[in-house]
Amino acid sequence: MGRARRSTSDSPSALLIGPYDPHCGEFTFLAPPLGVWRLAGVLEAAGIETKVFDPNCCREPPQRALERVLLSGAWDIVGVSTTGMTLRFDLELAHIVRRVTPEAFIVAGGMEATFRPELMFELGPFDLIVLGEGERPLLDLVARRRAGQPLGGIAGTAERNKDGQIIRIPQRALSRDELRDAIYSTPYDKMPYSAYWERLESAYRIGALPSKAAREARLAEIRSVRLITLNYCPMGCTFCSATNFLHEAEGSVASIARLEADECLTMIERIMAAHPRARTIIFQDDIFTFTRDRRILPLCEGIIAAKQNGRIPAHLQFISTNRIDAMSTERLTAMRRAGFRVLGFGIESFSPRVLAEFNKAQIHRHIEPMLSAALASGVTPFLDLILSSPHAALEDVAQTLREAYRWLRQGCEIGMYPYVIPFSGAMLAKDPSLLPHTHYARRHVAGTDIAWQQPVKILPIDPDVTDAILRMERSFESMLGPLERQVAHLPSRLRSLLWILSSLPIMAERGQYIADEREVRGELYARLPALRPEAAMLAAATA
Ligand code: B12
Ligand code: SF4
Repeated sequence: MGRARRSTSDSPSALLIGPYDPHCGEFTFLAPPLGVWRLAGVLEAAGIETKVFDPNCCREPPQRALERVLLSGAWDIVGVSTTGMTLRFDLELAHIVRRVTPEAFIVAGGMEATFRPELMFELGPFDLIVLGEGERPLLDLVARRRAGQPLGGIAGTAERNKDGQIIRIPQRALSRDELRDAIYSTPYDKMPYSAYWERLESAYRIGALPSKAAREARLAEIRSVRLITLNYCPMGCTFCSATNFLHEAEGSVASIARLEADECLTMIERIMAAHPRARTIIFQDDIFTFTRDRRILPLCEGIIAAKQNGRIPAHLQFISTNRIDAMSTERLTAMRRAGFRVLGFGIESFSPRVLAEFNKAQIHRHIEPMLSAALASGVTPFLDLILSSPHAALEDVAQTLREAYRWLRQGCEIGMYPYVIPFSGAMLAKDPSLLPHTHYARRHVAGTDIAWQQPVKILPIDPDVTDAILRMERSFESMLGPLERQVAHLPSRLRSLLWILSSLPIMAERGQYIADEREVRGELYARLPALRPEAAMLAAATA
């Protein structure tokens, strides 16, 4: 590092590539990549011509589309966004950049790059890694290239010195005002939301849904725009990486920052001006309401007033993810009145023991009263659940499955995952005692001979629980594949019923009754999009 590369013009241009997921299924990006779009807005505001390349929204194969974009301009900097789930595909694109434009200055950023800069240098063709929020480091980098200055020592980067050692230079998190300015710069008018909506509408085959109400609900969900108003979540759940993201870049504890209520309203208005067909705004904050939250009630009042005086459409709805222990009847009522239709809750488990292992034991006593209150107020709770934890016993798994089924029947929506995924940066992923229970998958970067072992599962220490979970996973996958081929992409809520169905015989063998099989099948088929004849046969075959 430290070498200066000459800028190709006085007005440097940057190409930013979003994380790439070719699978377009459950594990996919359902919206334009917010991180790189926000960076593009900030760079443009500083006079730096910037293009976003979104590999998940191309008319031709993304590899070919990228080559075309690379050859269409003189890029001073090419930035590649990375996440753990998409790393092998992100690396494939990074290697294409190096091959097509050998002189490009290639930077990696995002979640995985921040937590694993060494791995990025080992597997990717990168000149520099950005740690944490990319705004300041990218502005600094471009300014130096413009001035022909050396590029070493930029705060918020990791570089490789002559001896091959990785040097990390920490940066502090964006201040509240810097974060507000970055969010305000996000170029919503350029983000291709409608292209995503069209794709999702056909993936879910809207016309085939069982009722008009279901179609309307799904449409409202699909025609959504994402807004993030917070920099990170301080709750410290042990399976979560996001909570440690800014600390990792700062090298110490970062300060929390978020938009005020009136600033949120400004953003809502801008989004609606850019995308008047949007029906829902999804607040993408890791956690939207805190226990001692002074923003939520004024924000709800502000939204109601803005709807009344026509500043935003009266039908506009909202979705947010919240801590269940931060909910109260007063807040739920205010949110419902403002148009919050779905509230996500990271419940994770109904077992107090597992919750303690996840560092969220305090939420347990709030689950029953707050889910009941949310349902009574007409809000749909969306629960995220992880069926097992490293120390889970069979009874913990059974408790979560039974309770999940009970709440599903009462009107909750559920996303279910079988085990903890060891995301880089999460506490559980760093725990050496869990290494023997961590499973790896061999990952290969297409177009290269690069391969590595990526941690993909932390399985329960109890071998019987692991056996049950893995059998459930196999059974789930064997049912999901044919069903999706015949019917349509199944959203999480249907997948969770499939998980419950898969678990029944396996848990029964172990003396754990979860639910009546005929009843679970009935619930599943009632929610499926209209079955085509082949799918009906399949349903009959699996019955
Ligand atoms: C929104 C979101 C989604 C949306 C994505 C919509 C979209 N296209 O934006 C949806 C719902 C589709 C989604 C899906 C999933 N997500 Co998600 N998601 C998030 C969430 C809540 C916010 C991301 C976001 O927009 N952040 C705001 C922007 C501004 O921040 P950012 O992207 O990090 O970008 C900043 C920096 O990272 C950096 N940066 C980013 N890219 C680059 C590139 C360069 C060149 C540079 C210099 C800098 C840079 O600068 C940016 C601005 O400061 C994060 C949690 C979080 N707090 O980040 C989880 C998160 C990213 N998701 C996660 C997961 C696990 C998933 C799923 C697997 C969930 C699931 N089981 O289905 C899927 C998989 C997606 C996939 N294919 O990888 C994990 C990833 C863990 C990891 N280490 O990889 C996170 C971190 C949550 C967590 N628990 O830890 N997700
Ligand atoms: S509340 Fe959500 S975002 Fe916050 S630490 Fe826990 S899992 Fe992560």
